[in-house]
Amino acid sequence: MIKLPITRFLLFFVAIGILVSCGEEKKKRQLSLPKTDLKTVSIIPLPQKVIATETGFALDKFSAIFTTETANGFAEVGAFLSEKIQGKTNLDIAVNSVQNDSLEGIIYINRSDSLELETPESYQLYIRSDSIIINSNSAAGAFRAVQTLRQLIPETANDTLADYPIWAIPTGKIVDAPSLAYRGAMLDVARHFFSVADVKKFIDVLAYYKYNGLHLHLSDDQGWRIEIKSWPKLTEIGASTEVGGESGGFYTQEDFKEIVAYAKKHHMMIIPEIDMPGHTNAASVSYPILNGNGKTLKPYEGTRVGFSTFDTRKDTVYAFIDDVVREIAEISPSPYFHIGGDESHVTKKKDYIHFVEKVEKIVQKHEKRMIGWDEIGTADVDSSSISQFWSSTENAKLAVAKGMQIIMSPAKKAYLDMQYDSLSKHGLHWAAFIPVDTAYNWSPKAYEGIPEKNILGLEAPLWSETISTISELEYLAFPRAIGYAELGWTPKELRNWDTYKKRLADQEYYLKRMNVNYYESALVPWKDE
Ligand code: TNX
Repeated sequence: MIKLPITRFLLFFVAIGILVSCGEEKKKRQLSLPKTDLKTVSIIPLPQKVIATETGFALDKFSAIFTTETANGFAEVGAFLSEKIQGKTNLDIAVNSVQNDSLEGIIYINRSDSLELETPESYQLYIRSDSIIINSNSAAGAFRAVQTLRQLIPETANDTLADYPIWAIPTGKIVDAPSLAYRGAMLDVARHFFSVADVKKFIDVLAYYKYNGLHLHLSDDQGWRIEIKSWPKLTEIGASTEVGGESGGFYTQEDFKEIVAYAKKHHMMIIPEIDMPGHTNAASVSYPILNGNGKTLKPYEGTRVGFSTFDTRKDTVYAFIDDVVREIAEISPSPYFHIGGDESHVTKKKDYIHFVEKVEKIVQKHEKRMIGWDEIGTADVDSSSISQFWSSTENAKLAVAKGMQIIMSPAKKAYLDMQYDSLSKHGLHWAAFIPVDTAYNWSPKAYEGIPEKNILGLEAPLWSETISTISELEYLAFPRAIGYAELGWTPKELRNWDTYKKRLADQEYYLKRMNVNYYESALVPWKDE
């Protein structure tokens, strides 16, 4: 194997070499490739611009991937693509090395300064019959392009073109960029705990649809789920419970780092949430000094909300929070720290406001931006903090008045734990039933008068009162989370339920191959009925 220090200059010669050495053989293959049309392939989220040129690129054992090697992360994106091609086709495609004399069909992942690439996640994907070129100004953009490319590889090879299998990728040009900067999901690992392996599997699917964040709800009345070395009883005691009396669990700091690293490989960030001053029964059971509701503490494994609170007037409480935020911030590279702040029904209003303002300072001291559920808008918080709109338009508007950014998660539209319909096996319906079309047919940039300029992104929360296995998690998440991916990425003018539902139906090949459970809603024209 020859190791080549690839530069764009050198690539040019490699390409010329290929043209000369395998010109004849190649011409034959190009001519015989069936006509395919880039416009008819089901891509989700739908890219901004797709131009089809109606020939095919042959992905086969002669293909190779080359990447810019001088810019951060590009070689890793190449390795990721090779790994995923292997998973789908069994082809072993070399990255940044020449493996085969008759090398042809290069996929080049290139860092570009083109002004057309306006955001770090923007990309261009040029597919020609002899090469594929991805341009982006950051590895994140290249990674998003790779997800598009994965969706263009047919499920099955064509075995009649040559005596080896060929996957014909339709040629053309895709120019793409996200509509919203933040596109996230949330998983509640507090009501029911989910293992590192479960979280990784969830990340795999979210990344395929170009999500860039996963928010983990790490504490609630029913359980504390992350190791805090300076307060060990949080996990010794607080992690042992779960809704329904099951066994609970928690992430060690090493586990958390493993999740963060896995997310990073998928160009996603993990946003940690410690919910307070309410939703804190598990913390107060572990350390009763934190408790502010004046009642005798006992472990809680039901599904009520709003009965617990920290004592907002005690210095120890803030010393505790400082330790928790510090330890998590040290292992969490995301710029954000989520403090919860929802449904603190037994905290007096003035105490709640005092608390949020103090905790904001702690979060800032540890160099993170605070995110909180929309109730935090009632406190005097900084414009750099972020409000997550789940329930109250009034609270969201208070945040807008302070110049804060908003993450859109309106429960009536975006809650993954809402039942699809009255027959749904899992889920709640306090906010609404959310069928697959309702989940898709709204616009996070134009909702209840929140100005577009304040909207940072869209997040779909999955609360886990009614689910305890990965299969149940997937039943609620999919296919709705695929629609939220499109709401976050594709501009409104290009979204249309009738064309989307057909593209959604085609996702069953991927979901089945990945062993991902989903709700077979009758609203979607699935192929295999
Ligand atoms: C409301 S949404 C909650 C959660 C529940 C969820 C169930 C929010 C900020 N608080 O504590 O799990 O409803 O749908």
